[in-house]
Amino acid sequence: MKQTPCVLAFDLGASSGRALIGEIVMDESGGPSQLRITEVHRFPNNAIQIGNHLHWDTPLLLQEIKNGILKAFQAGFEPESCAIDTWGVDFGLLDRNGELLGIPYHYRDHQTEGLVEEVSAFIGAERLFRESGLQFMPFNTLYQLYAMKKAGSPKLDLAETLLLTPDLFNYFLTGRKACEFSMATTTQLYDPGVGEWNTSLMEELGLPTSMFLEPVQPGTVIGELTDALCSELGVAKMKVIAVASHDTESAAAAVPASTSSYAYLVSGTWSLLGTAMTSPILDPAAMEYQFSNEGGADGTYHLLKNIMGLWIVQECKRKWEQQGTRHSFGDLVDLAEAAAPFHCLIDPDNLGFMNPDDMPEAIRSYCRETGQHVPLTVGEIIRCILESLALRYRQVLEQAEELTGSLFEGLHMVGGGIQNELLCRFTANALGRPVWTGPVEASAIGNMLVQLETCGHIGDLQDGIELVKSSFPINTYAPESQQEWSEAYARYMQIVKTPVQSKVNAN
Ligand code: ADP
Ligand code: LRH
Repeated sequence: MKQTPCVLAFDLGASSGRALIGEIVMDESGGPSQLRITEVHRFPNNAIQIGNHLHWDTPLLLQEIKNGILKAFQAGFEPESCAIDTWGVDFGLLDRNGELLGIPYHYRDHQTEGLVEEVSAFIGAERLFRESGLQFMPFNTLYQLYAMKKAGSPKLDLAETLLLTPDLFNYFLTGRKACEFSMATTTQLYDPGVGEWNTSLMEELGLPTSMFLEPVQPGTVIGELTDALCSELGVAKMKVIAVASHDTESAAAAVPASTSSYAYLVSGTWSLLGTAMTSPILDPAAMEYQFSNEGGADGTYHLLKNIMGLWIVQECKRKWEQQGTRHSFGDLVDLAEAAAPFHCLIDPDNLGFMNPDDMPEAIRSYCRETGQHVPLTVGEIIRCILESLALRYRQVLEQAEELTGSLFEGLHMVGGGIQNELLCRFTANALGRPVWTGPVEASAIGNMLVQLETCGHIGDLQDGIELVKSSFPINTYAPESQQEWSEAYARYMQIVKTPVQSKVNAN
């Protein structure tokens, strides 16, 4: 049995989930000196199409969480607590007996298409933003519930409780229902200015108002593993803690910044570019640029923007695999590096890239429509995506500076996407500023920090950041080839303004 204090973090991303143990390594005086992480389980997370809808495989994900608990004990750890963070916005509905009503929808399901425009026209975009502080992403919980209402879903009539994904898994583990704050702020139904659920908005949209629980702050102990689960797995009891259960906010809590004002990019399936704030920015400028104010680990707000991210690469990879050619992420990066620079550029946030059947074809068609070179080879396509993402990061970083009045020295990048060193290099070049990368497992680490604070092993999150700095390497990418990248940025800004067939260009 290991003697050092340890906790178990589950980080469920849209492409994969993992279970990691975090152990505090003590120095000679008995104080915490390092955080040692051990991956005990990793599993793919695949969406599943059932009839007309795209769903998460929730039962399988629960099984993988159980496998993670079991593997942690089999490896000799006895964690004091565990916690789950996942992607935002999605939810399960429970009936009055506490049973799950149907299989939770995946946020890329097509049911919400066109609803951003419809709800904005009905409620008024300014009011909607002022009362939610959230980017109008078509998959926000609000639009999903509105789609169910429009479809006359009986599940809405039967639902007694709505649990966002991490809260749903916490419920399966403990039998306790709770709603964690950072997740609540991803719904577009929580008013950050008032600090309450927006029941009048729900009523006006014809949505039930009684299924939302009062949010609890990150660091709340939800309960313990149920007796039934402990005997099913043959493991000891442990606490289940609500951390910043939104993966983006768990990652933001682990950014090893040394200054009070800094910008970060959480790079995974999505790219989330933002900065920590003391209060939300709800003014029209933030709406114009379509930024979100999302609740963070310490109860404050983060101003950030969703950028389509490495989803575009994942989907090209999947399509090529379907057509019989398998590439690793590393192979794709090598092929992109060998391709010619700046042949063509895309607006990564064009909605045409949200969930097309054929991503490489969606890219070719965008380039055709905007009168550019049409990329044909794998290397050309991936290079186009990576260069475009880097240029988009510059655009969004400058918008964040304008909204906050800050000048950021550089950009901290964390998450699985930093393993793509070409993207990190391109980002430093596009920004003309340094990029600092690490750690890769930022969401799991931020998750651990809140658990360690709750269990009394670190004083506060700032102590946690010091642990991160002393435990994980940070790589620096200095900007190069400035002339070339400035010219490319000017071209990019022209291209993103070109209207493209029926899909909305991003702000
Ligand atoms: P999520 O949490 O959203 O599932 P991750 O943080 O795990 O995402 O990041 C996944 C992304 O990281 C992939 O889409 C891929 O582009 C990138 N990635 C992972 N491994 C590598 C690698 N070895 N080389 C380059 N990119 C990688
Ligand atoms: C990233 C993320 C992002 C959300 C999206 C649904 O994993 O949580 O912050 O907007 O998934």
